[in-house]
Amino acid sequence: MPRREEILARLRDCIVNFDIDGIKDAAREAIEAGIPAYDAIMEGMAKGMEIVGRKYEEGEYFLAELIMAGETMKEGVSVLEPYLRSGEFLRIGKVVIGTVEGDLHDIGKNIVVTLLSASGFEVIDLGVDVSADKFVEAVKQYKPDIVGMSALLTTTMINMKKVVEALKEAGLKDKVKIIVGGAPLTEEFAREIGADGYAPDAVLGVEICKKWVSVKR
Ligand code: B12
Repeated sequence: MPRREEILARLRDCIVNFDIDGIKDAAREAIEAGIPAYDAIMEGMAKGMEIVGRKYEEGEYFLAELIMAGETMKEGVSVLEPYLRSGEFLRIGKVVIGTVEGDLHDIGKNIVVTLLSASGFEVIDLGVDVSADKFVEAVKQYKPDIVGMSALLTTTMINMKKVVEALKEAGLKDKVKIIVGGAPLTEEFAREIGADGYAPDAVLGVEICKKWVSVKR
């Protein structure tokens, strides 16, 4: 196998095997071998994330593996980032995301954030207990393609509707796609409140977001 292919395959395999030390070495070798940092990320690591996503869907990997793969990707990207030419690592889309008002659960939301970032999205994470006003302000400020909301409580999931309504009132609802998630939610609930999409897990959520931005292009 030529050296370039061999290093890209190693970067990919390090993601699939959560090899944090290995990925840093492989990323340095990629630079030494003259492989552009962008190629190392997109043709090496991102391919690994795709495999991890598939393994998760097929039930071979679980949440812990998703998080570890995301962390491994972050470490690898941190080595390559200084070598990216400015503007080279084009983001595929922008997402503003947060856990809705009254709700402090963020473990699932953070997984969604990690996977979105690893898939090439720029993510603005508003954190937890985010009011409808804060979502509206963030949409005005960052002009995202997508708004993501998370809720884990039956008492707070209804606050998602407030965000949708507030975006409508501000004339912003048609400028973004809205995706919602969290254990108590259903597809039907998402439709009722006027969200554009719902996903029962982070992997499917990221797939929906990817589809939305590819259609836009
Ligand atoms: C951890 C936890 C906590 C932690 C949260 C820590 C943190 N930083 O998040 C703490 C201890 C703070 C907590 C507090 C409370 N909790 Co709590 N908590 C849980 C617990 C055990 C796990 C939740 C979790 O992290 N799951 C793992 C993640 C990975 O899964 P997930 O969140 O569902 O996310 C996945 C998908 O849903 C999806 N997803 C999530 N968000 C999004 C967003 C988008 C856009 C997309 C596409 C996808 C997506 O992707 C994720 C990954 O695939 C659940 C029980 C359970 N088994 O769910 C109870 C649970 C959610 N809690 C519950 C309750 C009642 C509370 C409290 C009210 C308890 C109390 N009396 O104080 C408080 C409320 C605090 C508040 N205001 O939010 C209840 C809710 C009941 C209900 N029907 O409303 C549950 C179900 C426990 C129970 N069986 O009673 N809790």
